[in-house]
Amino acid sequence: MTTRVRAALAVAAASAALLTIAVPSGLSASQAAPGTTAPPAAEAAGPVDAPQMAARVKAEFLHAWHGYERDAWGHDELRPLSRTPYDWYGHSLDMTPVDALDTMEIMGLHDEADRTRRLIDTSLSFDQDVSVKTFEITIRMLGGLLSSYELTHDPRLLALAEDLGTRLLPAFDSPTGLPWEFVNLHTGKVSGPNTNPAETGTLILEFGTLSRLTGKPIFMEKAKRALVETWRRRSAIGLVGDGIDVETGKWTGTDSHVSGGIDSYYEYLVKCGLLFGDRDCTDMWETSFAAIQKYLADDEGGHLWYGHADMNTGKRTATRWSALAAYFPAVLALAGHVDLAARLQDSSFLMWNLYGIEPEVLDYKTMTVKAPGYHLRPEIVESTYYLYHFTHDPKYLAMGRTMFDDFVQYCRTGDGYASLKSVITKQQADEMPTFLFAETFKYYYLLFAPPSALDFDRVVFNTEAHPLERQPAAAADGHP
Ligand code: DMJ
Repeated sequence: MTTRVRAALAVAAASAALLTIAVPSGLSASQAAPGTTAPPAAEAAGPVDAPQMAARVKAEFLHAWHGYERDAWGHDELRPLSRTPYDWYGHSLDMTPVDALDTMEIMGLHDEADRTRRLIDTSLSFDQDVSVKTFEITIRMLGGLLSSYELTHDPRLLALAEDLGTRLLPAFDSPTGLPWEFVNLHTGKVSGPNTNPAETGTLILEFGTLSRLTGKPIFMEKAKRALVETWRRRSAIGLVGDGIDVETGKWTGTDSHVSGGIDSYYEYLVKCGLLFGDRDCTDMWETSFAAIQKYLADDEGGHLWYGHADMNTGKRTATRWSALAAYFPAVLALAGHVDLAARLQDSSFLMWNLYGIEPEVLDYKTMTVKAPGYHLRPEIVESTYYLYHFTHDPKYLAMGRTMFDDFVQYCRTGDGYASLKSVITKQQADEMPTFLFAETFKYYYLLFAPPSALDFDRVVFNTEAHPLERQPAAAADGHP
């Protein structure tokens, strides 16, 4: 066990003691004893110079962006080790540029943003004979175009968004109203009946915003029906599974959790209440939250985690926590449960510190790694930003600094940033996902930048970190 983990455990145990929670099992009392002199390494490094950190984040964003410009300009992604371009569907949809554009606007990188907008304006066409993933194209492309439109008022971005939204609409033509996993952008042909709540329930922020901006209600109607149809199929104890068939509406996977495959369904229940002031969404979240607390919340050795359970019986099926699940503190905080969020964030940070950067999946009971990769994911940074916003506790700045230092140390390459095949060996992988620009760098930047960089209360971030403007009535509403 590293010094950093011991230190983090000590502090977590100290706060657990305040909450009268037991010392972690599997750890000696001295490792976890409250009041130990060792502060967490994150804070031991001294107060954080936030403006200097914001400048570092911006410089690292530019390092990666210039690598993309040099070796993959106009393509979906850069492969950062081989320095070659990669297109998801064999033909570019400008995915990195669209996902990255609002981050540049927020960082004030106007030259880069203008070049990128020119590229999108002149080269992006959705009239392509390719079957795209409804969920991924919605959160990255539709979300990116809409937020960049709201930031720049470039009408071409809204026109592209409307064209894309219209081409995605056939996805909702299933017997249940749940969207097919794939839709062909040229023919409208759909495929992929087996999907999951994250994919059926993570569309309403983007489609609802498109309705608001175009005055065409159809987009909102389809996405809301998909969300409600997902929620309606919850089990008698209030949980959803992780696989569903859009033709029959039957569950094909009954494992319940808050991680990948379900994650952003819960996120959108909360956020749709905030973005649109939609009471149905808020009610759906509140019934879901009660079931999550009852069956998924887990107190393992004094630390709060959320495990897996069977959706029908509530029986624990796994004690796994993941990099993807690390968004959940942000959602809890946004829904008003800041204390739970803070405890859960400490657990995620414990996972990060095990190997100096977070693994994809951890068994929190045995504290062993179940999937060793690190895919440049943003979720833990997102939660750090939210918690700092809600608490102003400088511990979150220190946490962010530790994570950013580790991220630069292990993932930086000559041309950009690379995922890790293993957080244990730190071997890099030839992969630089678009959400590095949309989310990871954006959340690091917003954590350290002055609040004026983006008015948190005026927007709701989609699950790809694209800020969408709250309607005035919804903005006044506060928590759902
Ligand atoms: C992103 O595409 C989105 O945040 C999505 O909701 C989950 N996974 C990735 C980032 O890890």
